[in-house]
Amino acid sequence: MTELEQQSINTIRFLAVDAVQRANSGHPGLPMGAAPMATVLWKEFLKHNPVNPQWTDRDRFVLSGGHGSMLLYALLYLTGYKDMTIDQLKSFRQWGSITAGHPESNLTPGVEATTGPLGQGISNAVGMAIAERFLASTFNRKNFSIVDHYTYVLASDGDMMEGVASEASSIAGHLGLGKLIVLYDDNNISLAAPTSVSFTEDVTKRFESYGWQVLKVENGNTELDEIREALKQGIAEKEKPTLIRVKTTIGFGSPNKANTHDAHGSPLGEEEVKATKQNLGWPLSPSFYVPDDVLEDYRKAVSAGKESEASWNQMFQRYKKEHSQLAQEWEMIWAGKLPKDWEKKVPVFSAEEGPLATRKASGSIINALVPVIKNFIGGSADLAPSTNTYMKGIDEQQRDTHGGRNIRFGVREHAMGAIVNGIAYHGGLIPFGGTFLTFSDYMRGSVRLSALSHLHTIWIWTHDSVWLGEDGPTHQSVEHNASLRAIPNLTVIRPCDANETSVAWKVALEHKSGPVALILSRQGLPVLDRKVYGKAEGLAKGAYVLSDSEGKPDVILIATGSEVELALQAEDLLNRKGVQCRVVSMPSWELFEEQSEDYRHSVLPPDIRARVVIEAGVSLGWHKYVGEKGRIVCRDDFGASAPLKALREKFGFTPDRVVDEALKAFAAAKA
Ligand SMILES: Cc1ncc(C[n+]2csc(CCOP(=O)(O)OP(=O)(O)O)c2C)c(N)n1
Ligand SMILES: [Mg+2]
Repeated sequence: MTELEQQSINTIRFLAVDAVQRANSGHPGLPMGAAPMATVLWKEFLKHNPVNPQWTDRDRFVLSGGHGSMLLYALLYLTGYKDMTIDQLKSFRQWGSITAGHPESNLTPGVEATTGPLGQGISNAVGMAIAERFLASTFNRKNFSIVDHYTYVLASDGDMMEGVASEASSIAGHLGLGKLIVLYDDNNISLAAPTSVSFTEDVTKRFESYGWQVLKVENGNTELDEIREALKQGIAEKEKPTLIRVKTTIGFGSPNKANTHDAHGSPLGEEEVKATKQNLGWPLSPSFYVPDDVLEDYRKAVSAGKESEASWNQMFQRYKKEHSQLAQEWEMIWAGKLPKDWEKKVPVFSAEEGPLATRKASGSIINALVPVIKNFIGGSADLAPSTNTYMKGIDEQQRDTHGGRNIRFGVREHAMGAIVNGIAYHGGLIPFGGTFLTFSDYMRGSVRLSALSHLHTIWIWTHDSVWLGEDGPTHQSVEHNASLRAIPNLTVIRPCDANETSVAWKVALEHKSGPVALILSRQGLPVLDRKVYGKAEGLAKGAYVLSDSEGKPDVILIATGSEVELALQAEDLLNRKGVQCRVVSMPSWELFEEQSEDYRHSVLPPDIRARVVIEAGVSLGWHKYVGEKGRIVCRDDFGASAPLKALREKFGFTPDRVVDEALKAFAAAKA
């Protein structure tokens, strides 16, 4: 290793050490051990443009072991990302900085994915590699490699242990994602102990059996040539993803903490910082020291990046002339726009088409949009026939059909979540993933991150309640709506019929600031006659008046999804008893909360306190809308295995029960 290389690596090590020490919190061990491989990758292989972190054809780099965030921040600073100043490094983990404890993609330019929850980043990368391959197959033409980049990951032992990574790596091998290259920081140490206490499998054999190329760098602390060679072999292998096991020493250079879990997640301490600097021949002061020649050398990334992007831009100008239609599409998808008049393709359903399950309506909507919205891609976790998510007449994403938009995730919900997120992180595509609502739990770690990172992902969850019947409580959602509504920035929509489902899809496709969940029924639901009832477009406001009394209502029935039908039946009975009724369809709390107070009060006037909420799920959270005098028809316990009809009786979801509760609410409100 040359002197400059050694200095470059040590610069990263000590920026991390100093930042963690100054913050008095953080993880020095990973950056110290992984600095050599990161330096080789970023200096010699990574195609990126620090001046434009959004350049579409950049290589993607995902720090899956997000706890090593200082490694990434140091690289961003050194290679010249303008927002990442030395002062930011000094403000590591402080309020208002862009150097958060773990990397956050929507906070820090150059951070490709929000990582920290182990296993997610490497799984996101699988989605990025799928996106790259799909876009390349769709847009590249002879002499025009508009899309041609690699997806690199730096993963840690924890990433290798997490189940989601196994699911995602399995499908990556199946698909043969040749441009996915994972550097595994194989240091035999995790947070609390050596890996010998809990993680002793043969990772090489495991990944080989997934269909990966597995390479090993015996000494990743000093042997840069081995790292180079392995990366070259990874690039040369076109048919398989590559895992490079890089043997490193956590906390490299620290005389007393290297190779122990003490180096993992706390500052080395003043004394040990000093000892480590002495040990590696680094000046004790100033802290955050960056030698001029080191900075200059890293900063070559700026001119190299500008050049790469400029030559890409030149190619794109020629592409525009030769393939103007494709070029237009390319520009449209990257601008986050939808094709002209796409809304006109969204089906409008007539009352005669009912009863129709909202999952089936959703299937028709998806298939109507497929020919128009060509960057819409996704699939389900082996439930395509049940979730109605299969796009007919177009290819599947498989080893040899890179342009396929139907993704077969297999029975791997969590990986599906992370892969869909990865596709969204990559950009250019609108991805979706579907399964039964109950199994949203299996993918929750990824769903939460989609919300945190403001990703435009669409979650399709069907079989949305106890009404799926005979499969029983293992499959019946009860707490799921509530638990999903609890996730900030996730828009949950539970449409009541086919036309609300159409509007829900419009909202989902246009909603760019975060994920949207569509909660759909297994069973048939009437298609409401919109000449009689309020327009389905009301869904976009979260809640709207579906049916109203002539004068001021005595009671308001609030329902979502399949329970709207029940509310309308109860309304009829109440009217016959001379009770003035309003029925409010409330498919989405989040959309409703975005409306003006005037609008919200027009739907739910504060002075009408006789209210009944009806939803086939737990009552948690509904008290806000139903108020002190109101009543709740919900299911605060698990369901049961029985036909739907019996469950309705047993669980009290009948028109008579709703009438009864409405009368009670009415009496309470008057009292
Ligand atoms: C899903 C998840 N579980 C637990 C943690 C807490 N945690 C952070 S790092 C870590 C393990 C550290 O081991 P390794 O991944 O090998 O990183 P290294 O110590 O080598 O830097 C754990 C358990 C986490 N970040 N994510
Ligand atoms: Mg480790």
